Amino acid sequence: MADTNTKNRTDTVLKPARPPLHKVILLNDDYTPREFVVMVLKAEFRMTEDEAHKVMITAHRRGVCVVAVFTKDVAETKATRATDAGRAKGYPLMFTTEPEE
Ligand code: TYC
Repeated sequence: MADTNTKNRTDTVLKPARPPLHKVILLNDDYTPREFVVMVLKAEFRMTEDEAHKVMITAHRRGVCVVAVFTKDVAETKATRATDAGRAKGYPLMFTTEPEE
């Protein structure tokens, strides 16, 4: 190691590529209670009451809101779990995913 030549290095050291990220998107509907949406956002996405309320009200007003970004597997798992939490109560609450541009 002591006589390793570190001068005049021309080889390129590549960092591992970052995995592509996917957005989890919350869709508005006319039936799911606001408080239930907030509860699911807090439970599944580890949001505070304030953060969850902002995301819920944005989806309510604009139709959709980006919740967070994750690797593909994590985004899909969280979107499915959150959607299933609504379905278990008979609500049409819907979370989708899409690749981040
Ligand atoms: N629009 C619903 C209501 O008025 C509340 C709601 C907000 C539902 C956001 C879904 O993603 C949503 N009860």
